[in-house]
Amino acid sequence: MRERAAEALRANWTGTSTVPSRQLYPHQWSWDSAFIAIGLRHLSPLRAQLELETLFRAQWGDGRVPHIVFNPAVPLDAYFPSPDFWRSTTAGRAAGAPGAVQTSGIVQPPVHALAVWLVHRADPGLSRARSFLARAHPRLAAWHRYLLDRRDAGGAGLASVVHPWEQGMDNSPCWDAPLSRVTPTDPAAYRRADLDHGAPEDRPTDLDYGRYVRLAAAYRDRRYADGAGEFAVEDPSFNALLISSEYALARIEAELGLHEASSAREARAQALTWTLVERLWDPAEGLFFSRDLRSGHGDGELVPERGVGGLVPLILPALPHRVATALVRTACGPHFGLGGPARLVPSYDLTGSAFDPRRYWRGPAWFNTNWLLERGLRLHGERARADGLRRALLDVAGESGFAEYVDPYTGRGCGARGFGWSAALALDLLLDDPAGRDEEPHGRSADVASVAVKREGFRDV
Ligand code: 9WN
Repeated sequence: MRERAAEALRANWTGTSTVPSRQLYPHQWSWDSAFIAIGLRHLSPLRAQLELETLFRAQWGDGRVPHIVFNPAVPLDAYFPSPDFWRSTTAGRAAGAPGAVQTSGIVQPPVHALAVWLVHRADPGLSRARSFLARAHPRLAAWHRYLLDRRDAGGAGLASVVHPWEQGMDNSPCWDAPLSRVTPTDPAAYRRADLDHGAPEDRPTDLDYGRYVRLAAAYRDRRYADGAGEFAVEDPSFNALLISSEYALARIEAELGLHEASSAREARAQALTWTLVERLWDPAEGLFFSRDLRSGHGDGELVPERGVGGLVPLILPALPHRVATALVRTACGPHFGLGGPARLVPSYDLTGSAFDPRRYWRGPAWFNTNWLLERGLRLHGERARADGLRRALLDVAGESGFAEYVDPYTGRGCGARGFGWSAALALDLLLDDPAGRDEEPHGRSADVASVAVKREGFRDV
């Protein structure tokens, strides 16, 4: 299993970063790279550092980390929307897009500080020798500042996303209502490259794509200025990952001797956890929901769709006990089936009217969300459930050939195979020692030996 996962990562490595999939996603994706680095650190801590450094070289002057960094060697028609759609070097100039590389102009969930910290811990000696943390720190701080300042459309302190692609669970039914207000772009105006490689019944519909394209083009035409878009959503998963990365950044600051900054950041992460509960927690449902800032009056309204993103705040250490307990109950109940009918936790409510076990983010299970839940369960003392989920993740990852996503009941693979984060996170579950997780962002003690690694047969670069 370890060898097969390493092989998948080797096959997707381009020399400076890793593609999610050679066919379907032939460029560098932001949150994919963070998850991939978390697995890669077990094989080559140097490659894992490079993965993140390559991404951060494409960071914009305003702090945003773009969701795609384009490989200039890949033909324009291999993926849509391509660089000539986003026009980062011209339309993004005012926001500080880099001139030397083409990128998209939207973002993805900020898993990066967590990844940087875990990569550092895999080989602290190499990390110090390369000043990995010292160089990453200002980049990460600017990235979080961008999200917490420029993206606080709701004014409560949480970051909002301006496109479903930003939240990462693109086609979730959670976006149906906020997207319904967007006039789709005529499909004749562009060509979808995803249908060259993915089955149409697994992928988003043309109507959804038309809306994605309209929103992205409007943002580009506003020169990527924040504040005025038609779509603005506070999402529990995006914000939980930001808070988790704030804890990781506090750890990085402590390691760099920036103790005051570190304490202030940790205190802010706790305060943000409470804001998340205040804004997005529904005690009656036992789940977090997205807040659609453009609906209703003033503060917007919660979107009453049960997505897996509503369970992701379980990764937060300062979650009130009653909230964590209710989340575990919901995960194990009829809507998500953990430890029951579902092999892996689905992306969307098993009983929901929009549920579809194959269609993109409308039911299938993904490895990254399940990996996050495994960590959350363990963090909140649910060891037996975490062990069960870990076993299921490893079984399904192996059986499906590291599929991009799977039917949550049967584990049957869908989408790409040899998918980057599926292989990387399986590897992490195989090689990471859960006991060492106390060392992670919000751990209690310091300095435990780094993970045991077996790196034979995996050249660093
Ligand atoms: C758009 C790369 C990305 C993931 C997303 C996933 C999918 C892209 C697409 O693939 O999104 O960014 O073309 O559908 O939804 O989470 O990062 O793997």
